[in-house]
Amino acid sequence: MKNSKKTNQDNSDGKQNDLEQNKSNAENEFLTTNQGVKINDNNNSLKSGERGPSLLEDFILREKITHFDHERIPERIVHARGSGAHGYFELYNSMEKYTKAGFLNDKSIKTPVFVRFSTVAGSRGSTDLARDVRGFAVKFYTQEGIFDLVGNNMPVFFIQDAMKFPDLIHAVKAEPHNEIPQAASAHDTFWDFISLMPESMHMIMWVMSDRAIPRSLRMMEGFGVHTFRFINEKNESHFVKFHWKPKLGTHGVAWDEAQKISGKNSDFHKQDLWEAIEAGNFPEWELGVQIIPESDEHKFDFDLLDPTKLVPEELVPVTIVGKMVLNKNPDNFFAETEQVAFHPGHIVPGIDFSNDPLLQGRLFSYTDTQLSRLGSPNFHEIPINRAIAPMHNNQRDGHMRQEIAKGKVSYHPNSLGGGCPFQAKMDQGGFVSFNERVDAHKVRERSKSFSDHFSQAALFYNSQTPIEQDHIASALSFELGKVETVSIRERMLGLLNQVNTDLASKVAKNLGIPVPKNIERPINHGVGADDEGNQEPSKVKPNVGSSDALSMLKNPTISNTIATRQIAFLCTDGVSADSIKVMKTALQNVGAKAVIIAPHLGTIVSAEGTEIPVDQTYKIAASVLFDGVFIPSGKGIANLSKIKEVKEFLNDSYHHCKFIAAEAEGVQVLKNNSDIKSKDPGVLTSENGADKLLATSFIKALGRHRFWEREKSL
Ligand code: HDD
Repeated sequence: MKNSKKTNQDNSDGKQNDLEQNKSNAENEFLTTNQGVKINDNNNSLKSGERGPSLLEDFILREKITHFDHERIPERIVHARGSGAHGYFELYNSMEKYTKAGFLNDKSIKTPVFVRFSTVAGSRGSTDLARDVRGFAVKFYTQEGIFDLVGNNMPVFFIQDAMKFPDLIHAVKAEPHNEIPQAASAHDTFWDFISLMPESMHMIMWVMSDRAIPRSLRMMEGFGVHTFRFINEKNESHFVKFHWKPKLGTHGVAWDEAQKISGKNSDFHKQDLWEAIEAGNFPEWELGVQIIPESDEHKFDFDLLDPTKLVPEELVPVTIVGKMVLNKNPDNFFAETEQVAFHPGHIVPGIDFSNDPLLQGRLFSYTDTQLSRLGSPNFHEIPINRAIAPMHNNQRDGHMRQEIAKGKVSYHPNSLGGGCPFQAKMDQGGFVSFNERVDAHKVRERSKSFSDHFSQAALFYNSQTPIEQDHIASALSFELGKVETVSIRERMLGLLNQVNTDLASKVAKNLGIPVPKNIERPINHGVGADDEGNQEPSKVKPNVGSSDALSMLKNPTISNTIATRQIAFLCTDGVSADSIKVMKTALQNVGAKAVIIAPHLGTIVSAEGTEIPVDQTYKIAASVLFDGVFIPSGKGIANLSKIKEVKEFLNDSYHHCKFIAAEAEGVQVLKNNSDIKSKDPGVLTSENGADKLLATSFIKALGRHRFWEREKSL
């Protein structure tokens, strides 16, 4: 029995091969019952006479309907709506110095992964574009067992202790008496809870930022949130924070746009991920780690165990260690994306937990929830959840057991089975928990080192550009504007005032109430109390005042690529085919996609007399579904003014700060049909048709994603 970790192989297909044995294909096959009996008539039930009652003996009808009646399983209590994809993880440099985990040691191993992205609050059928945290859960099928990194697209969390999780979720989900609102935090119960939980203020800054309305699941960062441990061969521990950095950069949309996308295509993110993978545009993220020696545990002005805090990259840089590529869509949504069961407690030798009280509570919750969601302790046997590492133990039976365990021995120790399966020593790959010394009183308390709730909220706010700060103020004004109870709004203003006085006064102005002088907390919630029972959370002087990595616009890893972006070409009969060709080719050369929109499907006739295939009509296309707009030239393009949707298209693009280009006759269409101010640097025009220079500058502009500066003049 040897430690099998160093096998030097590209194992990226390992999980696909494993799944293959469960796949089915009905091509050229007969229709049968579940028992394999061929069915002769799938249209009519068995009746007594053609107009008579149906017969109970119709086993074919009964089986079909019974199965249908039981097709649904309970949706996840949180993260119900999700999108999944397969891929692999590849290591750049061995992390042997810090961890003995095989997939982080051996560069030749490609580890298969399955990822599920999700929103948190909404039900399975809710919109993708809710203002919400996004789940970012990665299942690594390593050769030493399954490692799940069950993170979010934000590096901190609302609460410090798992004890508060059910309260948080009850507060944010639709209110229980009328189940309103769906997938939205803008309601009384959420802000009531938040206004009484100052520890949530840092996370609130993230959720009110554009991080909560991503442009695409492919354009979000991911974070493990908690501090974990890496354990090396010498059994030394280092603290570690996990980061996923998207190759396409981190981008959000405008809030008004998000709300409109929800109406036009509530599957916007799901479809975007699916189509990108189908088109071979495989999304990629780099895995980064922040490593902190055990000896530095107490060197920060916050507690490493506090999940409402991040470790600024200025203090501990992120080291990129590998990349993840998502290259295959699931074959079946239910079998894979719905039945996949993540668990922060699924770890492998070389990785261990910290004492973060939120993480510790999660370690209980995830198995428990799978039992009610998937209905049996055998959920690990569901193909998507099955490890590709060999699995042998003495656990037996239970609902839907698939394994046929041979022999009469199902206990340990045994002599009848030759002692098998054997325990593995540490050098044989056996998991041994890090032997941290814990010597303490049993207490129901929170460490004082957790009581600074505002410094990092302020750090986040101060790190944003003025545009991003405005977006946070607007988001808060929207959310609190929907709150009906005035005292909740007032309490929130009191908390915001402790983060930043300008922010609080901007929001207060929109709410039409002054910022209260003292925070009134009617209920003693026992959080952040000091020795005297004083409820005011303490403030410490942070050693980092601003961090560019926290801003999407200043982020040093910002990406200017426009690969996979969709650009709307507003067309009609008489458009110049040359104009389309020049711009389309230029966009395609950088991986972006031109989408031809016209009054009808089929083809339109160009000014040159050629036929141009149409992708979408004005009835279907909407500006919010695109990243930029182009009005080509052509003698017939003036007819766009007769299409009523064109005006809304252009105005929405303009108001959502998108880059717009028009040339020759198209420029006039732009002027006649929009609120566009003449000298807006985000609107690019040329008097020439088929202008290659215009294409070059348009592509450069699109690389900035949005011309947010325009908001000031709107
Ligand atoms: Fe959780 C699902 C992420 C705190 C209890 N959580 C779930 C999923 C993600 C996260 C991404 C969806 C997994 C999937 O796609 O199937 N959760 C987090 C993060 C947290 C966090 C990053 C804080 C850092 N969660 C948290 C706490 C508890 C839970 C404190 C309970 C004490 N989470 C659950 C759950 C879910 C879940 C109820 C619902 C469905 C599931 O587990 O499989 O057990």
